[in-house]
Amino acid sequence: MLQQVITRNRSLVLVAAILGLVVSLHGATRGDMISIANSSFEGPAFGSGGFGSATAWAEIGSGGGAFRPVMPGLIVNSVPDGFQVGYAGNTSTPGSLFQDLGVSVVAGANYELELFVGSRNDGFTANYLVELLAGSTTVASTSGTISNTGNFIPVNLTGLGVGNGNLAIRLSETSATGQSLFDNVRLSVTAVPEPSSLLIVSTCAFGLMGYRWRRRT
Ligand SMILES: [Ca+2]
Repeated sequence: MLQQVITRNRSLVLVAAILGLVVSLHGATRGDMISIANSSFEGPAFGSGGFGSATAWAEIGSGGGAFRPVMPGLIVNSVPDGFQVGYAGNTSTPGSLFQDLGVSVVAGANYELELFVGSRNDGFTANYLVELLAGSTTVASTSGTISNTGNFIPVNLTGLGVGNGNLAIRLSETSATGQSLFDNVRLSVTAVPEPSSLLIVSTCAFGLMGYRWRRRT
């Protein structure tokens, strides 16, 4: 009798654990992509060596836009994605590219921003600052320098949803004598499991266990 009860409850605990896992996995599925307009800076399309304002990206300060480098030339290898890159700073003034994504931040959700940051190889160091914002609040940011090698590096930053308002991305060159290049910007969000869902499943599981216990005893 006792052995039966223990066995039954072990099964129920297992069922409850599986249910909990399913809910957790559902809540933590690999991030959903958030749309970024002109995320690879291919618009508008310029001829080789051409540059100008980038579609969907506002320029803050002076000097920023899309740029199609002559290949090979200022960039040692191919650009990370497509033919063009974004740029901020014009080697005499700092500058930023900014885009409001038109999507409200979700409190507590996990955000991951990925992109490539690079420099030219003709004497201008990249002093970059990458920010994911929610209104005027910083969700995640990272900065660094890339010497004038003409190469790109992958940059990845994560943060929890805070603040209010729309998500926005700001890509900056912080030095008056540098220029930062950007390409292939991607943003994903992973929602946290809703506490209410977990509570319902837990309550049901424990209620079932209690019922089975009483029936057996
Ligand atoms: Ca591109």
